[in-house]
Amino acid sequence: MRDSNSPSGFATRAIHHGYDPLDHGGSLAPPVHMTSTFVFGSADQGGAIFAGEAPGHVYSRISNPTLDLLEQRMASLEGAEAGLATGSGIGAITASLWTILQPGDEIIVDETLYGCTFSFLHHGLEKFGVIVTHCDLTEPDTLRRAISNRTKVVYFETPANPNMRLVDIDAIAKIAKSADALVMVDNTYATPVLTRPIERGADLVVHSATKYLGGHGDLVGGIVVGCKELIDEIRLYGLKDMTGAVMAPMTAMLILRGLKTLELRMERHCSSAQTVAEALASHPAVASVLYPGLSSFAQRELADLQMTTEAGPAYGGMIALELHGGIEAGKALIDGLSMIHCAVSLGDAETLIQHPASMTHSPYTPEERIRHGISDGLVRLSVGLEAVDDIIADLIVSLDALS
Ligand code: MET
Repeated sequence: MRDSNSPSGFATRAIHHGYDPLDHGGSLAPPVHMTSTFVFGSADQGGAIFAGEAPGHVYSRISNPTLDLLEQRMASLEGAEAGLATGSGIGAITASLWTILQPGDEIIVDETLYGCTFSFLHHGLEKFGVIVTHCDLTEPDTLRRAISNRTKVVYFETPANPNMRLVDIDAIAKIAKSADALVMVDNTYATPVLTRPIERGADLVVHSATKYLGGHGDLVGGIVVGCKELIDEIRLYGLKDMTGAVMAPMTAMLILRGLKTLELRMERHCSSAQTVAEALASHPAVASVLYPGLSSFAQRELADLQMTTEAGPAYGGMIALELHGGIEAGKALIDGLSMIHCAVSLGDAETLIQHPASMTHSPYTPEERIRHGISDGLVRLSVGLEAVDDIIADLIVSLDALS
């Protein structure tokens, strides 16, 4: 028997945490509260809820019971106190940063970021007087030299979209703490199945829930988790007043459904990606494969420490590759595929391939892409849940045709 004081396993919490069917008429699946507003029992009660003096919901831009459940469940899976669901991953990032930063504050970010995160920082925050400083966070000493008392946030992705750079969360968090800066991690690629940044010292974790959390390519959503005080502020300021980036209840239901199989799906994404990465690495048309599970991966040691499941290290479902023929060969690879679709997004059941320089990372100028480590020849593969032999066969046929 499980010791009732020990926390339940990941999959158990992903399926049960925060919900008792007997509190909801026995409904096994949680109800979807499709409502914009909430009725008060009296004027006084309404006033008390608005003032935060009584529990209850007011309006679905601020909170909703279906979103509450998702928020609690994601907080549990990430080891955080509280969570806030948003209309997209960018909604989670913008609501958080608009809340935390003031004009004159600095945010230090890694060199490589997802394209729309990069453009929010440079076209959004900078316009309002926030200083955005890029720093090579794969080398923690560069942060030690750059950080100062004007630094309020240190932000990064690990693995980074699209070039798979890893950032040592423990090392960065120690340096950030010494300067009283918050650490915010985009954990979309790894998911809490593989990496739980809060346990390693991060303050906030953001996700595009569109990806592995939802897992089926049928929704757009985001989530941020962290301590209750900060999440409450992000809800009441960044979400309610600044962005209005609200998640719909139906979307929350789909993500709750996705979470139930997250661990199971990640196991398959990881094992298939490992097999695909190994198969691609030995193909003559391939110049390099970036996948944390390969022995050739420069940060393999960090991957082994930071990307681990209850069963041991596992390296995710994302692969980046460079072909000898550069960008033209990359386009020919994509166009020569039969089963694998050319599309942005990731973490779906379907294997997806795309060209970051012209697609997800096109908000960077060509010069910025060079400076930030996103080469024109890079192709990004999100390994899906199909039979792995079929994924490999599709890729090999197209690669063989290149030579
Ligand atoms: N964030 C997604 C990706 O990296 C979608 C991007 S392009 C609008 O694929």
